[in-house]
Amino acid sequence: MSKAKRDKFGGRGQAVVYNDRALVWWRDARFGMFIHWGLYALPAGEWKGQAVPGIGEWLMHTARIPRAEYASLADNFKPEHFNAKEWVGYASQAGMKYLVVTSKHHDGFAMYDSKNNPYNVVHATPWKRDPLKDLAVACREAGIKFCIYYSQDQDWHDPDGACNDWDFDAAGKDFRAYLDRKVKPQLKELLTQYGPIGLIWFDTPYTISEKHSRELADYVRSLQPDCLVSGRIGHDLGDYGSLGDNQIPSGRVSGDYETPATMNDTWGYKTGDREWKSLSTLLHLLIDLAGKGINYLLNVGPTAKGLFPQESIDRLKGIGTWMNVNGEAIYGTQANPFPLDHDWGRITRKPGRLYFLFFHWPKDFFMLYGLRNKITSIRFLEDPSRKLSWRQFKATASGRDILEVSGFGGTPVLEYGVLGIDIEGDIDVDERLIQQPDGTLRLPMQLADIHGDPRDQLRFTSSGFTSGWTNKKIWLSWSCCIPEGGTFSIEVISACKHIELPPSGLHHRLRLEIGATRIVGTLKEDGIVDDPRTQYFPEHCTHIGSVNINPAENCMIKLRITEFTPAEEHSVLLSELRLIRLGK
Ligand code: FHN
Repeated sequence: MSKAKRDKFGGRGQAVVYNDRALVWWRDARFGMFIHWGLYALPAGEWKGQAVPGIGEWLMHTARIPRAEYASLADNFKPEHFNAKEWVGYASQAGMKYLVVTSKHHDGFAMYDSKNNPYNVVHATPWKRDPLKDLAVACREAGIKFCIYYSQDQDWHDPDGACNDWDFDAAGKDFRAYLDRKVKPQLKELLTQYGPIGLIWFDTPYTISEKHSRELADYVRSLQPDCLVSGRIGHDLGDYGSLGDNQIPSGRVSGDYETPATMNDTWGYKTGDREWKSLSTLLHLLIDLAGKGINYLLNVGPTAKGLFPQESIDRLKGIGTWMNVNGEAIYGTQANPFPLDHDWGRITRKPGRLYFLFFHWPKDFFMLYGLRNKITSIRFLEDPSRKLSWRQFKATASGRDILEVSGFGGTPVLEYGVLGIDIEGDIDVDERLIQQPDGTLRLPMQLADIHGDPRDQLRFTSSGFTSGWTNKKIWLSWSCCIPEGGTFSIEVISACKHIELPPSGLHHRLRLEIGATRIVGTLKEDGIVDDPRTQYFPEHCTHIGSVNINPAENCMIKLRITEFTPAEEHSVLLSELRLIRLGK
């Protein structure tokens, strides 16, 4: 038997820590603003009167616009309302601690004063101003870390940059020449013209070699040793890991990770994109990510006039109102000490303190299993005068530690109320998989033990889903504590690689063994998991039966795939097994 690989993020930008000291501010920050601003804000998702599908900043690529034609957009770029102080003010008001702005996106157009390449905002537009200069100053004044996005691999304007195959023949490209002629000189400018830079946010390392990624990372560090390098430099050479766009794993992560995320669906401004997430959803995501120890880099796509969309402003203000009251539960915190996501909300922690961030505010009392530390005080952040009482005791049979908090009273004024809990000593929790106070037992795939050979085929994706499970000899098991027992509905949660891809996992045959009971079923997706987390990576649940389980201190649950659907052999993406107690 092999233990499941808990440190599962081998994928996109594994956090190999090169610069632990420089990561201190980044770990504390937890919340930043991403800004995608470039020539693409002018067409804003339309070309020659036609709406172009996809994200706004990819317009040139999606519509295969010849580079000279696209470049002529610069003639009309005159964002007279641009005001760096105002932009930074919005970030600051929202409680964001760093700001990452596009200096050159995949379209190759530099949004700063580049002496090395005339294809830039100062030389090629009638506006002739360098927005990065003002933003750097404004960030510094506001105490926000100024950071820069740079597309190191894709450059659809440069004949040797990656991914423009409509103007240039891929076979004739010389990436080395592109690095020397454009990328390195521009990185030098960016790292010498604007004072200290918090991090360079590299992106889409589609074609870059390991040697070249390393060379660029080293180059950044040689120019500014304290400047962090994002995980998307490629080849696991970043100082921290970058999860996929809008990706939120199903459990906490180990290591330093960030999720870049959109407020609607696009990054660069797009008039037709009205898919704005609600304030409530954005706060939910912020809390979910903080509970998993992941930074939230939330995007704004300003218009070609230099304005933030009103929808973004409204949401940033709403987030700021919440952060003013509850920010201490986000900044400088670490992930949930428990291995499981709780249904009621998330937990963050600092030395000597826990925060309970509630998605669902308790009616009158709240129960948590497994916290061993003695609690010395409980404070409702929104209203510290509210008197909350608590008791801690051990359950007689299972010996599990139980916390009961009461005195919740009415719902918080701000959605997602938070409790600050002072504890004695270093955090100490029972990490067993325990049936929760509401009767539910959740068994995430990534916390299973893997059995059988060849065991290395099965791994977990960066979201915590099974992947590469193609062998019937491999099976998973969880050892768990079911102190109350009951009759349970059994749901298998299957996942999708991305919303744009077909569902994976349908029709596989499963067998579940709970003690001596065997249940067989077929993955068929009876319902969709309704959670802000799964918006871009949908999850479905299949009800595979019901079962009675007697109270058990140590119950072994086993899962096997007994038949693989041939066409989908390589995509048994499972997220979780959920045992939902029926009745009481
Ligand atoms: O292709 C880009 C995209 O335009 C955007 O910049 C996002 C932000 O994370 N990164 C790439 C896709 O992952």
